[in-house]
Amino acid sequence: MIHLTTIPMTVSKLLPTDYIGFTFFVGCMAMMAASAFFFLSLNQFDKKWRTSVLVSGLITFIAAVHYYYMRDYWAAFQESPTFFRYVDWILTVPLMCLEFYLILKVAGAKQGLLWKMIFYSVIMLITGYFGEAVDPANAWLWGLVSGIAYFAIVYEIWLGSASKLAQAAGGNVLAAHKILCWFVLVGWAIYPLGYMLGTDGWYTGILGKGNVDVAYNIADAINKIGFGLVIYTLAVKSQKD
Ligand SMILES: *C/C=C(C)/C=C/C=C(C)/C=C/C1=C(C)CCCC1(C)C
Repeated sequence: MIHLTTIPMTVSKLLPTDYIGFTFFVGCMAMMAASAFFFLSLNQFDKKWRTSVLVSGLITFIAAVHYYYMRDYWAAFQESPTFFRYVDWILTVPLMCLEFYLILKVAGAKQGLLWKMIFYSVIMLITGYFGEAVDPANAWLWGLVSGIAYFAIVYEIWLGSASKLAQAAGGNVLAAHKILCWFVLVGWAIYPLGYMLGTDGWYTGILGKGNVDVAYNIADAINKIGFGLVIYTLAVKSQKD
């Protein structure tokens, strides 16, 4: 007879009422499916667009691996996997900056633009991590610094040199750049909202408390998969013309 206690636990229990665990589970599957989709589509693109679509796949693949761990972590501890969350973001957000750079290269984007955006995104994420995990007593202050870096990215793509390059490129690239700009302005704004629901600060009296992971999981699905699909569509369209 097999004693249950001798079987190593490899799968944690997920209760039907655990809607946060559910969003981790679905998020994980969605990221895996999106990665398969982007990777398997690579052959249909010529060299010029293949890198962009490959990066879309890498973004969702890195997220899929992190979601696999975060889903497990949540199921085991019922606690936010803040560390894995930020490791995921510190890898994937710079890759999203790379996507902007790659599509604007046709208009002569310089590497300086790429490094500037990566720099802003690293500041945004490190200060956010400090506010959530290291010094939550001053969450509002860290969040403010993070928010300033976020606005620097928004400024760069909407009004700064990246927007000028997009204007110069015109056509499909300009159209795709515009949609990505909206993702960053609206889709990325879900993250600071989630942060304010999950931390204590002057805003808590206004917003109340909520679950940060639900907000982050929904935002990740919209932003990582949606962003990738915009790039994919751009590549398909550009190849036809
Ligand atoms: C795939 C992951 C993405 C696109 C993550 C984006 C994350 C942000 C835009 C986070 C922004 C934050 C602020 C603007 C202030 C509060 C702290 C953060 C890090 C949640």
